[in-house]
Amino acid sequence: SQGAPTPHFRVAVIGTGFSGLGTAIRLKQQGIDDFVVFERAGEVGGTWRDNSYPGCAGDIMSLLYSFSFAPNTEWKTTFATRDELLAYLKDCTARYGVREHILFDHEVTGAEWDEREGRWHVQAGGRAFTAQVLVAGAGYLSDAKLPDIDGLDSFTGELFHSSNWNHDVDLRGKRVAVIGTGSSAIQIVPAIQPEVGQLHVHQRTPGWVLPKNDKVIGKLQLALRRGVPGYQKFRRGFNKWGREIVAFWLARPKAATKTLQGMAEKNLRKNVKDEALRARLTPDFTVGCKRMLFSNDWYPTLEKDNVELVTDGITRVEGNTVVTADGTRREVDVIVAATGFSATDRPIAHRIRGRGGVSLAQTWAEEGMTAYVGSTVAGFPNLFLILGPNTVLAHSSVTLTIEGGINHTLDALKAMDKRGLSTLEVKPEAQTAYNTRLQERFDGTVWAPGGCQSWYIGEHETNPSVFPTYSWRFLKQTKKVDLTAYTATTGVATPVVGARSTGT
Ligand code: NA7
Repeated sequence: SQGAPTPHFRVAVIGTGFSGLGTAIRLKQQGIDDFVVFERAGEVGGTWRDNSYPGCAGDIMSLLYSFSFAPNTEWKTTFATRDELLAYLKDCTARYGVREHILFDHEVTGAEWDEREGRWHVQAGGRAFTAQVLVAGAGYLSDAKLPDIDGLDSFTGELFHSSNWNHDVDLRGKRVAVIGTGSSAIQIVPAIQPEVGQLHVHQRTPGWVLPKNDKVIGKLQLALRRGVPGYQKFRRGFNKWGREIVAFWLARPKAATKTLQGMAEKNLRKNVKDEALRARLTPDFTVGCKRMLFSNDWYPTLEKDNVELVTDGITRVEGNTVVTADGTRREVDVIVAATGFSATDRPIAHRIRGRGGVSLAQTWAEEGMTAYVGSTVAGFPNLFLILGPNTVLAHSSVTLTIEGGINHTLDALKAMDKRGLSTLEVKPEAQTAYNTRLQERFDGTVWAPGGCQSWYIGEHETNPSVFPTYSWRFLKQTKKVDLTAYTATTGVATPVVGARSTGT
């Protein structure tokens, strides 16, 4: 309201996906109550709220694809469905008393560091706020990318992106084109095939597919998870270490080719008997270079009578017709664009402005998309990124690096409290040294730039997405904030109201 002072918080968090909610839960667990969470939508859940397409599910075991500090004994299957994951996130929000901190329908449209005041000015939902510390948990698979195809805008049928599914469109008997063959498409295609009339699957690049070992959690397993203290933790640790073995293989392309690729080739041979089709489904890169795909029904679905795999590129859309490079014209009623996200040019980076009013996107465009331990960027005091650059575990659960990022942020807050610091800013030389070392780790791995094109790399020359080694290394480097990497200032410009850290 007019004349009222601008609300100030010690911590402002952006987003209520795994990153933002996890941060909020940990803040509460540490006794910090002076924080706000901005959410652009009307409900929590991030990517698991937005993606509601038929067949949507995780492809990392739910035991691992969840918070270590908010365990759930009730997972129904090895890999949780979207509905189950969303329910889990909503349950966490209630269980840890986080909901009262969330401002829904508050999209962050700008955040600027005020050097004089030593705090962030945030515009969200058309209102102004200030915060000492800003935590960006906006994710990287959060802003849909539609394909740049001539005439797509004037398509006369129904068009929607996989992450913005239009449930009002009845697909029964319809002619449907699915563009893309990534993780989303390989779940959508088998789920809608039985009901649609004709399905055209437009593949630009085939990916390696591994079987998905999905099982219903049996009674004994459930009883153990519920009744035996430490059992759940033990199983989670077991899964985690299984994943580290995959990291070991992927860091050595020869080993990856022998083992994982052998498995993927076998899966393709077993499931696709038609040799010509098999040839069109065989990637020309090493397994793991792009995100690995997991499915038992993708290949069998491609052999169904009402399904056509189209590998000639789409040249344009005219009216209700999709035209491909070979001149074929396919009339369709619906186009599903399962074409991915702006992972390496994140909209939020254009909205966050650090010292001198320079945006994060601008800094990254000029100096490369990097951060120190995936979390902090020189020129952006008191900004902590969850899932910043090089935090994607191509071989494991993203929740692990999310937890690492949260650890780092919380330890920084603790250090600020203990030493009476008002700002922390990573030193450019610490950021550079960290990234030089990190990029060296790409040498000889399947993720080295030049291996294949993927959302890991986008338009960049280096790989700004993948953390090219074991998850334990990420967790180790983010366990404690190393203050020698930071420039700190004391003397609080603005009183920190209501902050009460337990400071253990
Ligand atoms: P992805 O993995 O980015 O996949 C997008 C797919 O769309 C991929 O097959 C792309 O082919 C294809 N694509 C993108 N643009 C076009 C155009 N213009 N024409 C044809 N095909 C196109 O997104 P998903 O949503 O499947 O998965 C995202 C992540 O979510 C996934 O990695 C998991 O972590 C969960 P390309 O391979 O680029 O040739």
